Amino acid sequence: MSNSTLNPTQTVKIVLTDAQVAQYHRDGYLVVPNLYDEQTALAWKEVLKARLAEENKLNEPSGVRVWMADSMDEYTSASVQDPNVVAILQQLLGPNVEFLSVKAVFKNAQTTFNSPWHQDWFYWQGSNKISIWIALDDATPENGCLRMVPGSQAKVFDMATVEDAKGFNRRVTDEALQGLPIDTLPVHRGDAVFFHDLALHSSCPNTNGKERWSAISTYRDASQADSSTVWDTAMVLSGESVNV
Ligand SMILES: O=C(O)CCC(=O)C(=O)O
Repeated sequence: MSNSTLNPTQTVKIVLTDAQVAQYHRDGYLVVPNLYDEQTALAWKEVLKARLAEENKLNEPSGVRVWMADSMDEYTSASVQDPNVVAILQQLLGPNVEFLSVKAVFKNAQTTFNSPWHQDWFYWQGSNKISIWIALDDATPENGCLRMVPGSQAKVFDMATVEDAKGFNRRVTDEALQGLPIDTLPVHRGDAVFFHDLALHSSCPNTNGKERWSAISTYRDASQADSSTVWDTAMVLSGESVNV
């Protein structure tokens, strides 16, 4: 068991280049290596795992658990407000940054299926959001790393509603995916993928049974009015919000 004492990065150490910012706007996503150091990411996984164990939710068939801004543990709360995260979001969104929620998504020998192809925006609608997919384990094509369709944030895809144990019940059909480019994103523990809520994404199935935990935190540009009804609480991290 590694030390799960909170050790947030105190100063901003990561500044995106203009090319990285342009890449985010072109592709709808951006991989940022070492957003968190390995030890911090591993400790975060242990905190989330312990919380799910307490709630008896480690066997949740979907492998997903969401926390709103007012129900996070202390470690998670500090991690989603990390100064590097806020600084990068300011570069991508502008000066007004608001945190909305965070979720754990876990795959292992019991939860082996891929997260199906979808655009997050369909789940919440309203203003566009940005999420950060944070690797709490090394993620590979064999244990369920993320996949993205670059440039897909420019289009709203048709979604079919499917009810099964995989969660993510609004999905893009296989026909709609035909011929689209797919980027597969293996990452190391602590790396992160920033992505637009219209970026079409899924994850690979877990075929080797090795644990693959991720934390996914979601934010919005607080200067934009948001008609979404998903969030009753939010946390302004910089600037001001028109939504509170
Ligand atoms: O981590 C995964 O398997 C994918 C999660 C995902 O697509 C999402 O939360 O929107």
